[in-house]
Amino acid sequence: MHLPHLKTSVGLLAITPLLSGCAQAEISGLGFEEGLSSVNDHSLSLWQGAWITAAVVGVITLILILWPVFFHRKKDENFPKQTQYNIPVEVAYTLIPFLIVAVLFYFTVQRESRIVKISPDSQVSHFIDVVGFQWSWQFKYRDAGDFKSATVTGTPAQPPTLYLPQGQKVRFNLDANDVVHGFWIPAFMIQMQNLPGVTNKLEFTANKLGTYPGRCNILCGRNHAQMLFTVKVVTLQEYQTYIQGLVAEEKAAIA
Ligand SMILES: [Cu+2]
Repeated sequence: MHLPHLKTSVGLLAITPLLSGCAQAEISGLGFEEGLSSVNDHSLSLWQGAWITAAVVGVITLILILWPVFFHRKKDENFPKQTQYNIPVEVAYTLIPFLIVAVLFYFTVQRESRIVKISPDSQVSHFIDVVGFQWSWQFKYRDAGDFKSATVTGTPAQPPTLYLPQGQKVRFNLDANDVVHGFWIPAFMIQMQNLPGVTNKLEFTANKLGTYPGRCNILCGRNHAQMLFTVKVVTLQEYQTYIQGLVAEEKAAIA
């Protein structure tokens, strides 16, 4: 049997076009856009790499299945020779999956530790509290100057909008009022849980102007599907104008 040789050559064959794609930096985002947020910068290549790995493993597996189907068909009525205990093959099919998992694990841990990194307060431009509750979101902007915060509270009927200043690092403090929720902005490749009694911290920069859908991605009760919000990335000036508007509204409500 020349299986190991077959594996190597087929593996190289399958990966070659993908690798050349990587070199040109034109490989498809496979559903995600590059450069939308500082998280995409870390996650996108992990996402692509996982798909390439899956494609290579899938092609090799398919060939290993089809090989006996085509080349080892029943030839006559004699019972085929029975073999057992092929140590090299058994070691190989234990070691290879282990290596695949170890490599994926390494890159996942590496990227995750970059994504969840929290910088000192002095390096953060804006602070926003995100509170999940059954069944909507509350955003508290801590940029409201002498006013402690400007607050926006959504309802299932009127989902709130989260304003983010383009190119500015924002620290999010994630909390929940009742049960566990999940703060998820799919296009930004970001999700982190809102836990009652625990404050999760997340930091990222939104880099491209636009409007993006946000959702709760932890099943949190009857109206979970209505826990929607919109992310609006605007210029710093528009962001500041928006916050001032919120502060003015709150001051008017108190007076
Ligand atoms: Cu929820």
